[in-house]
Amino acid sequence: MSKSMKATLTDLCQKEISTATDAELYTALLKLVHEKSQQHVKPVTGRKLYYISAEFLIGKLLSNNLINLGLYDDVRDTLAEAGKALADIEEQEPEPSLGNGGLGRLAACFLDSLATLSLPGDGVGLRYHCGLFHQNFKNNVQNETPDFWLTDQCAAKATDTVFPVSLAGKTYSARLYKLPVTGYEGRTNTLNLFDLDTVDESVIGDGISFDKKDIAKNLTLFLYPDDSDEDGRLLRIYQQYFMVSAGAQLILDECMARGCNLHDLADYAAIQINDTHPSMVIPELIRLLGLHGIEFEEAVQIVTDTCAYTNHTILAEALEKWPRHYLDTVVPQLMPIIEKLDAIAKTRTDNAALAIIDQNQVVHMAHMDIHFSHSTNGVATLHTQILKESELAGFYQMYPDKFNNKTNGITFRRWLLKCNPALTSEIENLIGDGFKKDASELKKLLAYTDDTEVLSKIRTIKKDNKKQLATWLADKQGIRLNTDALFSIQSKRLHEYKRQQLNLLFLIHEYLEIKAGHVPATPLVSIFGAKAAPAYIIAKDIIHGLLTLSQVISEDPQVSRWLQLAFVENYNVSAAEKMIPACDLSEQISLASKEASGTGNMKFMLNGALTLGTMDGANVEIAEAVGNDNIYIFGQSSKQVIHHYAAADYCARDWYEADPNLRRAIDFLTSEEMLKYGDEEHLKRLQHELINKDWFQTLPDFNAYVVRKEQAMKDYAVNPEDWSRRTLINIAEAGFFSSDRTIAEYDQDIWHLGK
Ligand code: 475
Repeated sequence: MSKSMKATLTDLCQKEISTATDAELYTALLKLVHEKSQQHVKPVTGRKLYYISAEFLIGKLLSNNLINLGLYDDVRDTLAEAGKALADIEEQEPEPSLGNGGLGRLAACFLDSLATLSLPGDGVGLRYHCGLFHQNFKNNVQNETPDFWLTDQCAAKATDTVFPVSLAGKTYSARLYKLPVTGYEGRTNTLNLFDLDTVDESVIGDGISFDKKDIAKNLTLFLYPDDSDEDGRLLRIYQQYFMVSAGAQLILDECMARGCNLHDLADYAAIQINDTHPSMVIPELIRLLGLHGIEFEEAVQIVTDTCAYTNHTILAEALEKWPRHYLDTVVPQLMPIIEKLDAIAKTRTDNAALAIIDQNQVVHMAHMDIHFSHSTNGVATLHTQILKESELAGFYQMYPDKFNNKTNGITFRRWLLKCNPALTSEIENLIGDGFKKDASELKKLLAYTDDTEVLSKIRTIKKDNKKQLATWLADKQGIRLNTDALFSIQSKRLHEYKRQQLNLLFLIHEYLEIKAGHVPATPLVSIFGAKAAPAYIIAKDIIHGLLTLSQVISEDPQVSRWLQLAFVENYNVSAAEKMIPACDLSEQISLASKEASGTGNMKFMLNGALTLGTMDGANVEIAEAVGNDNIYIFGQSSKQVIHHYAAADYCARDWYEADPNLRRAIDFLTSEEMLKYGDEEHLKRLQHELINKDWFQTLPDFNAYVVRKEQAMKDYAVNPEDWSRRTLINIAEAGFFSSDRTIAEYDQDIWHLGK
């Protein structure tokens, strides 16, 4: 036990630890972390990365920072000696609300890995006051309320730096806030977040509604404000330009302070554009370089050499394109530049499909990124291949050297060390702690796949994690889970392509089977975590279907002995940290070709879950790593799916009519049982959608899904030891999916930082 930690904390609290409140201890620990992390701030030489992103889904920071600074054990033990629990103190920290899904969490993992690898790389984003909405359930329906997460103690501190940003001809001041990002035994970088002093949380009315026109008061209130109307879409452009203009000014200032003459900007800065939300940074930098006296053509070259673009999706609706008149309104200063870029692009190709401004006067942000940055990357091997062969084939033919793959990764500090201490220490006992910095060392675990003692330990750890999750859910939502059951978890944004509705149909099927006297091989607990975008009607209907079914099951003792459906309210990073270590079966069931990568799939694997998935995104690479015996793959291939889309020959109703089990499950959506607790309008709409449209081809995969999942349930029940052996293989093979590996690849191929 370190005496000095006791003395340090006592000093910081100005009282005995045992008499300090959790709030006082939290404040003391924040100071401790801040002081220590400042010791790892190092000067920047050579090229520095700026990762610009609308989202940074960072999660709570205290424990992670303590781990990265090597203080965690000492602090935990010192507190315990004084009768205090670090877990209680963690509860003092509000959950940062700066992101939505995989794209934002990836940005957070990348910041951790950059700092861990001692690479100079900062984030640039927005300081949302309420970020993504808080989700709660009432009458089996999702409701949204604002998530006021900012407190005086927020680690993002205001600076005196402000940049002028012109929006619709009016000048606003973007204030810079800085949040230190400390790596594991690495350096401390910064997450730069911009905000407007005049933003006013009191303008929020019912739920999360507000006057979308009052930019001075609403600009940074919410992440992804409802864009189902024109004012909402304009607001997104206001936000995006505010972020990139302030960011670009920061980048130029920092580089000039380090001696850059702007002609050599690409030697000082690498800018990674995280999906299309920050794409306007390209014309904005060209504009700013022009103000510094650099000719247009040279500016275009400088910006191309500096910027790189990551694509995270092939879904057409997520590839941003804006009617030109939106940009004319919000950023008239950029339009002449975008027009010139479009003209250059048109000199390079006759293919109208590759234009920045199309014949309908719509501006394609991704097209601007690809023409005027030096790198375009996908986020998993399959995804990059689809970009090259289908979605962006025309661009790939034009710029084959720009295209590259960077398979996503996750930071093991948060997704193993922090969230699963029991598994971490067992791994450490077996193979030492080298895996914390070199994840490929996890392969050493393969030596233990026949060691029954180790396998039994792995099983005990999983069981304990399930009990902890059950306790947490009982406290939070009053749900009692059967911890002897197989835990299957699907947690991710709610989207039709991710196919939570397929899981819903399976659960209805199981329910009906049990009612008919066919009990499953093992009791099953099916857990969901997901938020639906507030204006995404069908997504909300799917949530309603799941919540309603959950009630039908829980009110039926005959079924609930065998089957439970738990929906975790307000799924976020902290919830994920509790759910993932408790999972047996990881549900990665997107329609093949649609999930660019997935990163939850990696987190579950690392924590010893087996994957039930389609050959989509990084599932393909997980399957390659663990081998077919250690994963449950089902469903159409991406080739088949792409073919059906091209031929437009998919007819959901044919499948509905041909398969009695499927028909029975879909019909049940509007059954008496469901209508007892559910709303007819929601359930009918969902049913109608499935039978008449089913854009993401749920029905053709239903049968294969049922068969594979029932097989998994049987394997789990019949041979627990073999199941543990297979989970150990998954853990051992997870090393490739460390974001340290991903970041090392970005650095080697695209950024060349510090050089
Ligand atoms: C992919 N979010 C995952 C992950 O690469 C992938 C976009 C627009 C508006 C609101 N949210 C978004 C995303 O597109 C997103 O999260 N994409 C995800 O990026 C990281 O692993 O497959 O869906």
